[in-house]
Amino acid sequence: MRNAYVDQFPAEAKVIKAAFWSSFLALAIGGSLGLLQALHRTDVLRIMEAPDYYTVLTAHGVLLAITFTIFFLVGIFTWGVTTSLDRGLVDLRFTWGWYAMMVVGTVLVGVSILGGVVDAIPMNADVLFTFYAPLQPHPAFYVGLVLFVVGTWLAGADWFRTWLAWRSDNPDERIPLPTFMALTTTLFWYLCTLGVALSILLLLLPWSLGIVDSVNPLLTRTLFWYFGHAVVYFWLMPAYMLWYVMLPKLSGGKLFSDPLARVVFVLFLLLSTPTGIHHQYLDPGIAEGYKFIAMTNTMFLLLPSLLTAFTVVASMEHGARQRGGTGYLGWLKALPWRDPVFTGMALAGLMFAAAGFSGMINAGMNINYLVHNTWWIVGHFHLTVGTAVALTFMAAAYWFIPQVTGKELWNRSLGLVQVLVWFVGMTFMSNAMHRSGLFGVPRRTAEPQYENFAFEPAAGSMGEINAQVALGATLLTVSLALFLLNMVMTSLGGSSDEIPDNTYAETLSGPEDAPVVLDNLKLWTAIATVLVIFAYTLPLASIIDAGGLFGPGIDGFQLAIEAGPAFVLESVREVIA
Ligand code: HAS
Ligand code: CU
Repeated sequence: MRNAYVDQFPAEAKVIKAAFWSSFLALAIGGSLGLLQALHRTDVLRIMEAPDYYTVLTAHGVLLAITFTIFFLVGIFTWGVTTSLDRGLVDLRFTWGWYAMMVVGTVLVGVSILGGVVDAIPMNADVLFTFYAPLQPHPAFYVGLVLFVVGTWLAGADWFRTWLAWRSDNPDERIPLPTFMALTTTLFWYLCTLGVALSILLLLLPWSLGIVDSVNPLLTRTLFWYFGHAVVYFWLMPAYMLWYVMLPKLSGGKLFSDPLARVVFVLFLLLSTPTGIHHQYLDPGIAEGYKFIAMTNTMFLLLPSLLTAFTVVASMEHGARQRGGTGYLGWLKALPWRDPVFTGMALAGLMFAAAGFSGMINAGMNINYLVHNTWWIVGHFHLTVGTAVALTFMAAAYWFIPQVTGKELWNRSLGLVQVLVWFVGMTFMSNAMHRSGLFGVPRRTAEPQYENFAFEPAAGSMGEINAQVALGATLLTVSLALFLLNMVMTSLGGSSDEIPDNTYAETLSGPEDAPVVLDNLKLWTAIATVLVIFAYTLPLASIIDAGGLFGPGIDGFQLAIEAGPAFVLESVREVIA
């Protein structure tokens, strides 16, 4: 008898499938725009006007960093909670309700951004995915964001309700690991989205509606980054969940340590939020001391990822040795490299190790001055969210889509080629971006070639860097197309009896070895809140003290830029004045 997820939870499988397809659609559109940008910036192919570059960049950032990732996440967490508690969601109407809210939010945001290039839509939202003042979008953009975020809050409530229902039937049992991961992640999501919700509802939305004349830009930046760092772990945690509960099994073994995995997720709950100021090392108006505190917290926050590297690789080694692998490194050969699900996730992990190093460099207050606002940062986040997360999700889809549809993957070999092409493409693109940042090539700009000025790399040339970025971006687009083709063809196929059972990895050291206090979610949430209060009360108070809630009278930019750089310079001067 087949025992796939769709056989166990047919109704939930439908929601997850819908969430995955929403995610893939965002990936398809957002990813294609990435190619447009890369070719424009590198001057290989320019089919848009420079101002449209910022509309495209906003769509790329929002659709990939927010829509693609979070729709996939709600699917994965719904799978993790229901599978590990072995029970369905409490009320499917509620579930469809939050899913619909996320969809409506995305459509509003998408249409308001599209208005930037389509004259028939009287809106624009060329504000990038970081949407803080003084850039000002149409109010619909903020309303869409609010709907989307409230949708995710309700999704979290859905997982909590399901867990509480399970808890009353199983009062003495430990929280199963995947549910523990989903709940701790949801808790820090609630904590961090509070900042951005306050910023939108109290400042940005009234400002875009003309109810207040101005806002304090530094305040909106700080509230954005209060959320904007934690959100990166919101993207990462579902990938980590898959590395912990799927990779060991795919490797043929067991998870090395369940207690260590719990410690890791507790650390993310504690430290994801009080670190956001590491995105603002160069912001004037925040005292160095507060930046130093954020840096210290960030360095502590490396620990859970280092623990993850250890635990996940140890579990893979255990699996490889079960499969007959031997030697110090020889066991690597015994891993199932022909399986696209395994190989995609393992390569994503490998790239994340490199991403961790560039993250450490970003996090150092003094060395950050070298790389801030350069292409280095873009290289960093294409390894993190663009590979550790995106490649893990794509690889996971090769396992999940059969689980939630009951259909066999259309072409496994193509899946393997796809994950390899992503790895190679990203190696070219992100390495070149990192290098170029070191000699000052800026990010977020359509035309990085300036008159009477040439970038001077210590090794190589700007032409070679651009060629690598264009080549990398092209390979990534090919990989993306192969992925989507495989998904569409799989969905068009018929039902199959060959779907593997819906299970996840067992553990070498199980929850019984973990101190009970680790499952005390109230305690960790309380400590996380206290840490946030410590890290943010004084900086926020001094920002408001210096600039007021509604700011020192700065006008917003409706970014329908009419003129060239002179206009921009003039505007920047006004802001500074
Ligand atoms: Fe970051 C900027 C610091 C992680 C995303 N980051 C960004 C931006 C994004 C982003 C999008 O401190 C740009 C935002 C913007 O638009 O301005 N980041 C860090 C640090 C970490 C880090 C310290 N970032 C991430 C993750 C992201 C992400 C995760 C998305 C998912 N980042 C920064 C800073 C900035 C920044 C500054 C601001 C820079 C500026 O000036 O603007 C750490 O969490 C990284 C820890 C990671 C490790 C690696 C552990 C290795 C593992 C691999 C195991 C291997 C396996 C495979 C499983 C220590 C877990 C084995 C395979 C075999 C075959 C054996
Ligand atoms: Cu960060």
